Amino acid sequence: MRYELHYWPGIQGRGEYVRLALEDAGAEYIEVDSSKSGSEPDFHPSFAPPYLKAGKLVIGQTANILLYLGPRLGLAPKTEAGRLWVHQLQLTLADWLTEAHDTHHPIGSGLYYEEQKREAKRRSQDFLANRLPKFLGYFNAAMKPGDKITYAHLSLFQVIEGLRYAFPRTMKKLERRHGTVAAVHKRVAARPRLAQYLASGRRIPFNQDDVFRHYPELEP
Ligand SMILES: N[C@@H](CCC(=O)N[C@@H](CS)C(=O)NCC(=O)O)C(=O)O
Repeated sequence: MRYELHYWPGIQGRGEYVRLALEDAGAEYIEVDSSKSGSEPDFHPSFAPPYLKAGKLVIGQTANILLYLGPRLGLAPKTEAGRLWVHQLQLTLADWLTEAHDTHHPIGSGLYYEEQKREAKRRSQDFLANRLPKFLGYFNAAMKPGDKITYAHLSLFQVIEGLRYAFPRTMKKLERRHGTVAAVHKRVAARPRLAQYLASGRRIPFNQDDVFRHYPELEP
């Protein structure tokens, strides 16, 4: 199967969660620029990218794409209970990602950061003081260091990478208290195909147009 990943060019964004799974499995895929007119399918259209074309299937919503790919790429448990659990973790990661995004765009994603700086500062304060520790604590307890790696582990790696970029000082402090999360991050980064991908030119660097952004003034 040759997959088509339709997403914005130049950012990791939510497409990266799909890329990590495809790269880890050594799957064959091409990227299609979803901003090009005519790229949007009329069959099962997506509200927003990423979406995946797999043969005749068109699948939108990141967690839904991974629900489909997981078993095919050897990145999901075999049992129904196991698959639902990994999907649950993925949906929680999606919530976390959205809250991280909202630290720099708390009022509207259609507005510039400069138009919502004051609100971004307040939102970031709350995120760093309350929400970030709560999410980290949850994943630290929910995941076990020796678990078989699933797509949700790859996505947790990506969230941690993004948060380290956005809030380096806070993450340095908090990660010390969340050893399991740090261990999962390390295990994922060491997976041979992923390590190769991460060091390659295919991995788009974090940047200020992306979901995770580094504005030093948002971190105390
Ligand atoms: N819940 C969706 C969110 C998709 C989403 O927000 N995509 C962003 C890029 S990462 C986008 O293009 N949004 C445009 C919009 O919401 O109008 C998912 O997880 O895939």
